[in-house]
Amino acid sequence: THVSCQKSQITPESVEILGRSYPRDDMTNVTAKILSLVGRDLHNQKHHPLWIIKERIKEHFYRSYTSRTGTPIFSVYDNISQVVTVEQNFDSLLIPKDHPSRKKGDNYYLNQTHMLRAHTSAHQRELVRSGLDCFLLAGDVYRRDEIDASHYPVFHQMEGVRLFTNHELFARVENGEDLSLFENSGRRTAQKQEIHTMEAVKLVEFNLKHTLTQLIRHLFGEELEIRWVECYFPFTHPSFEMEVRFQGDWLEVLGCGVMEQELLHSAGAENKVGWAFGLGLERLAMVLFGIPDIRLFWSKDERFLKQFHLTNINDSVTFQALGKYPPLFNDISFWLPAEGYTETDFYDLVRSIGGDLVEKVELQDQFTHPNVWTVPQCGDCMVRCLPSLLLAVKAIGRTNKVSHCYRIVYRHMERTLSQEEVRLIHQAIEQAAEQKLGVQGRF
Ligand code: FA5
Ligand code: MG
Repeated sequence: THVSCQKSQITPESVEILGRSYPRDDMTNVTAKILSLVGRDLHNQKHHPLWIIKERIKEHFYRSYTSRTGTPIFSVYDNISQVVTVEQNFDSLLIPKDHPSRKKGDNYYLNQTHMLRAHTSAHQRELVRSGLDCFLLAGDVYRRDEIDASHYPVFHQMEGVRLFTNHELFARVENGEDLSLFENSGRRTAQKQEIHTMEAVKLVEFNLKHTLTQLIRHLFGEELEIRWVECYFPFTHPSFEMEVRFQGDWLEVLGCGVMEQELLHSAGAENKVGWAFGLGLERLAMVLFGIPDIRLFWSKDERFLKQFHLTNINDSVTFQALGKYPPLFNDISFWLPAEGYTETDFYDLVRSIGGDLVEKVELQDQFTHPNVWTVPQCGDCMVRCLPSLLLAVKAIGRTNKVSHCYRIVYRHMERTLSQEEVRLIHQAIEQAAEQKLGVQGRF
């Protein structure tokens, strides 16, 4: 969370971000507002809805895909820098130099060579090159767009890649040792790349669709209607999009396909075939939790965030619209017991008594009772007074008390609370704090 404290700024000469400086040129179009969002890392904020989705996907892959010894075969990356080279974001994925997706109007460029990644696919080649066969990668991506309920210039994607050797792909096929991944005189058709055999492609495609169908079933249950639509990406062929039924319409949630062999070749994995997918975490979260507006993900409003404080990431939760009713503030102060007090005990106590009426609890102020006493000035008296002075210091040490003052914000989602009902709850909290936490009220 402290990454955002690193100074990002735009000066007349350069763009400074994540501790590095990028000289400006005619491609620079990133704004201060966008830079301020780099480092929020919503997908890494515990209990954030995007974090919950990410964790559920991780858990599903960890459990479902293990090696013979039981260890997960997919490794997960969620902390790779969002500043990438233009080469990573486009060239490494075989995206032609004149492809419309490179437009300055659609991307955030730091300068001619660097940009904020527009998709998590930007990291495919480097991760394959590092020797990985199976991985997931979650991250924030940046695209120039207007802002409304379903568009925000920053959103989050989860990328997945799985590679197969000849043996891995055909091991479970009868007489599989006679099959091969590649052929030399093949042609590119709607079904396959020139170099792949039809049997290799069909198995990879089947594994890809099965993996993603299982994932979506895990997240949404059996009822959700899904369908596959053929589409085009320069870095996969064949390519598909998955759509799900949402509010009477079809909503695209991911793109995927059989990886272009040229990409695998450039990553040093030319003897393997593989699939890749990229899904939108906000889209899934909106469907899963019923979040109506993509801007809410950026909210720092406790009324939004606290709805996702699940004990278990698999607990079900449906978003409740934020109440527009006014809050009531009440403070509570007490002396802490000599030992054994923790702030979280108090927060739990407040929530257990105040329930959903408590929107927020905040430590406002704390102080230690000042140790004020006058030291005798004369040497003579010092000798006589020393024993009693020491006793006094000891006594103060023992009664040296710490006071905390908390502000509790009360708010009901559906109506305006009255002072009177809040007073009753507040008093119950005061009493319970004295009884259960051993504090001494200053009410
Ligand atoms: C891509 O970004 C490809 N990199 C996906 C891919 C990966 C294809 C690997 C093949 C292999 P696309 O631009 O369609 O594709 O975005 C992928 C997903 O991100 C979409 O299906 C959608 O769920 C989500 N997404 C795209 N644009 C937005 C947006 N403006 N707001 C929210 N989610 C979006
Ligand atoms: Mg798409």
